[in-house]
Amino acid sequence: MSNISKTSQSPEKCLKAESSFQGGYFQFKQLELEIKFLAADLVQIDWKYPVPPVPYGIIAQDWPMVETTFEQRQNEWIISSSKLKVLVSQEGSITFYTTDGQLLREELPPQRQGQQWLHQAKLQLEEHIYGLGERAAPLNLRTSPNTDEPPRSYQMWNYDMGGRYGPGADPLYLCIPLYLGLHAQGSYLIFYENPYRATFSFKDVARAEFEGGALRYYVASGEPAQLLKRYTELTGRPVLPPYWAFGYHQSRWGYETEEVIRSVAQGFITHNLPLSAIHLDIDCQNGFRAFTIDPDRFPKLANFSQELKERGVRLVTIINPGVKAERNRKLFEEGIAQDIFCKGEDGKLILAPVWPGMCAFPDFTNPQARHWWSRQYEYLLDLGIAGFWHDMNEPGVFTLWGDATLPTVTQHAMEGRGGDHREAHNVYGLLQAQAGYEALRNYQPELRPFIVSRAGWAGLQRYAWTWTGDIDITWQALAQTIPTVLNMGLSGIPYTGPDIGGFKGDPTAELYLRWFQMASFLPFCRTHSANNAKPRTPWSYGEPTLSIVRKFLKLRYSLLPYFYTLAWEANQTGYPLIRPLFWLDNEDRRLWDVEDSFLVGNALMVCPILKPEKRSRRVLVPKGHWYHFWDDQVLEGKCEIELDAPLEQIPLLVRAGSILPMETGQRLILHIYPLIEGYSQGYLYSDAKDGYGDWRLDTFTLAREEEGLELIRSEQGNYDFPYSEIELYLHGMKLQQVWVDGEEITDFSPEKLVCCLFNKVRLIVELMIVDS
Ligand code: MIG
Repeated sequence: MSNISKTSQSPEKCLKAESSFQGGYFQFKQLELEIKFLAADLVQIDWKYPVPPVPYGIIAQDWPMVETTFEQRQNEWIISSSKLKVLVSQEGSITFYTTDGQLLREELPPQRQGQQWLHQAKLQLEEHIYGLGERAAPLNLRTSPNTDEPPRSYQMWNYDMGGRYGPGADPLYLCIPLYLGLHAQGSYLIFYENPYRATFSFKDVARAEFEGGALRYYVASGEPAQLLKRYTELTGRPVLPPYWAFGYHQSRWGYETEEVIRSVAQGFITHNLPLSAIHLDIDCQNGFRAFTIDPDRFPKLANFSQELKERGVRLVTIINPGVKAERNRKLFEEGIAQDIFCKGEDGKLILAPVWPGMCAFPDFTNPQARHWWSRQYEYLLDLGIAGFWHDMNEPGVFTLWGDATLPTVTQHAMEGRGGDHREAHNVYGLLQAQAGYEALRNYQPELRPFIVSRAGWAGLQRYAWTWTGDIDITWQALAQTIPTVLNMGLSGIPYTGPDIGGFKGDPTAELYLRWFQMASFLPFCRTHSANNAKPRTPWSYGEPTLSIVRKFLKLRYSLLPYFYTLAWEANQTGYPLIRPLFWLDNEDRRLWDVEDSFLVGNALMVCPILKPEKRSRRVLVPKGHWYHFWDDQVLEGKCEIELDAPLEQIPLLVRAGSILPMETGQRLILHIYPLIEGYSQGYLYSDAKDGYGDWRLDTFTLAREEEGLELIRSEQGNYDFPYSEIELYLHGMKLQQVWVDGEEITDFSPEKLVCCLFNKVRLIVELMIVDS
């Protein structure tokens, strides 16, 4: 894309300004601007453009009323709510302040040249930038390779690197034109409702150059948590997945037959390892065709999927969007008859090679095409397939040169208003996910859909999970996973994870193990690899890898109630499950760049080992008291310490005040990590583990008292409590006397007791000793 030159058009002088509904309208000499508050801390800015965006990203259309005021000052206008002030200058620059006068964001007047837009905002000296969807970049996207060099630039163009990528690769499969700015005066989020190709960079200014489309964007103000809440109110909250999705997934490109898969599943039983899903890659298809199963390799898939399901293992199959262009095949013929494939300007089908050969591409921006596509899942659902894995949906095609996707002139319906691939490209995967989601909702209304999509855009969280694609088999690629997952979470997409061990090739036992230890705390925990890799399962490397992986897998499974409760929270609020450390304290600037550790919810801090032969590592700890997960030692935060990491463990810290719900069979184990003083809360969400029936939320309030602790439970919802007993496990102190609902209990050990569903527990404890 060419840089926008000096000849471009700026708004020029403001000719007319007036108050409009919850905002203001401005007529500049060259451009028109409409500003509208959607909430007191969320504002829509619309530089008028003849063709408004199709609202693929947005789901919230009706917002409650907001009180705003519109004033004119000497050289500017001010529109304010109770939280945010927006200043518009005579020349069209827009500045955002909090109502108490903190400067959040300072935009220069936009510039337009032909169909392109250049939008810039001055950045504060210490400002850090996060988001942009899936990036193989540092956590702080403003981090320069070198201060004298031009800043990193980030493309918005969903892209398949073709089999491997490492740190620095850009763009990847899932771009979202959204970023968060965090600086000394506060934090904000900006989301551009524009799916065209764009280039972003962050140096003294944040630059966003769009190749076309409208310059309509949203600015939210507040703490990071509040920003995610508003953004996912606008673009949709993340789905609540079925419980099994948080289990372990085993995958590989190259599981060619039912027999191979049966023996993999058997291996998990033999080696005493839990397993929730096996993924079938393109090997299971008939000539790589979408919605087919090779009858020779999987002669009785319905029976086989049932057999696996009885062992608690679900099958997930891959789906690519390309439909093989061949006469006398139902899928292609039907698609032609119903006119759902993409065409060029000349009205001819656009064909491009992918796995099955020359393919036609459904135009997912056409509602009829989505509907038609969604009907195709029935066949696989009837065979007992439990979830779908959308690959190659950037869309990616095989080319020897140029952009490995559909030509930009490809025509798209864009819900009837018409457009071309420049506009449709980045929403292609999102809309395929929508079609898949609707298919599962229609054919299995009693089950919650599980879809994993490689590509996507703003709003993908409404339908699908994703994964980080074909990441390299290197220690650097392992380390890259953390900032990639964190920035995805800050972009509204909480469900992702890496191919454990990397995609193409064979990791060493140590790399696989360290990767596994990290991924066992990420939402999507799946080993996957390319077809040229050696079989990669937890037992492929023998001992001690197997035993250590087993320990981590069992820990993950015992933590499923915690993951599930966080998923419920994400569904209610948009908070990511995996959070950067600054989530807990964004005033501690040391935390702004931490990309070698992450939080799971607010309770657990995970510090993976990211280098070979390392048996300890430095850990930056946020404020507050923290317990070592492995030995219950307590440390005071706001410090940096060296922690042990023998091969069989990684540093794990639990924040004081946490009540961590774990399970083993019918027993709920509440791990209590008391605060030094005051009180804290923990939650447990439960339902039938799938579906849309009753649910319940148990809230545990833990209060530190003079001689001990009080734990009070309250509940909401109608689902019956799913455990037959509760174990209370006390960390860092010893139990001396216990009352459950007023009755003294004598049968307990110094650290734990077992009881039934209680309302109130009093614990007299021996005081803990705090390390300093
Ligand atoms: O052209 O289906 O990222 O996970 O194993 C490669 C084969 C196509 C790319 C995916 C990868 C998958 C592979 N696919």
